Amino acid sequence: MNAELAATTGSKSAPNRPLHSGMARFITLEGGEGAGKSTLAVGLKQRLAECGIGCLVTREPGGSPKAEVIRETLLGGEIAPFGPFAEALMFYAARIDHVDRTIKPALTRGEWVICDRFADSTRAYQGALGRLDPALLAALERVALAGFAADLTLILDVPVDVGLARAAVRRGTGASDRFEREGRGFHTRLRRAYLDIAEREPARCVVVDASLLPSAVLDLAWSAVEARLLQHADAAGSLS
Ligand code: T5A
Repeated sequence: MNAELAATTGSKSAPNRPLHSGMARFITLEGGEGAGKSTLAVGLKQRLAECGIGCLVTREPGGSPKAEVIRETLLGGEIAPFGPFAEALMFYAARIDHVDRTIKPALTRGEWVICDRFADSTRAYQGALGRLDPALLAALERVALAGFAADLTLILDVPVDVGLARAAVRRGTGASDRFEREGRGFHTRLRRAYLDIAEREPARCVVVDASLLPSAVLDLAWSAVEARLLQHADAAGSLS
């Protein structure tokens, strides 16, 4: 994978990370089970449309035909017996295809991309669940993504019990997946792992209080998009 869409910005107001060519921006939504990412993605897409910005909403694991096949295997629990590192490799196999076949082509077309989960999910889930060495995960991320990263990551923070209750409502009578079946302790570590990521990378990450009503969560997230991405793009004249 190359970094053809990546370019560094020397602007003081912009975070020190890759931004994509033209006006297209890559936003990732992260958080524990039932945090409200899918719900927020729909709202953000609508707000962007009201600004005349086309947007593709996608998800991980999945988001491309081949990655969707891997999703079934992962969420069905078939890879779990191979251990957390094997799981991380499978998430990355899916991610490489998703980035190459779906995300980068959309950004090249000038569409913004909102992705429900991305690399931080591997850090948090495989890191928190499997206690994988963070340096190992960082190395995997470097090799697989070659610097390709989100322009903005919204971390939806919600108390564990609230998130699990919401995920149960969303699931209805369907079976819980391999990660929803983990105990409360795992989900508590997961929440901490996401907050740690946000603390370490404040230029990329914004924590959103996702325990609020969906409309309030959308307003908070939209404020971050305006402040971090739209105002910067306006200043550069690329949205006019
Ligand atoms: N995974 C993924 C890894 O382990 N490593 C990785 O690298 C990657 C990429 C994916 C699983 O894979 C793991 C993480 C996951 O366990 P999934 O089915 O895609 O599995 O599951 P989630 O991404 O967790 O999706 P959920 O649907 O559970 O959560 P969402 O999308 O955060 O929540 P959403 O929007 O569907 O909402 C859930 C319910 O809550 C309501 C909604 O209406 C819905 O009923 N809701 C709210 N209710 C009250 N207030 C709000 N603010 C609400 N927002 C939503």
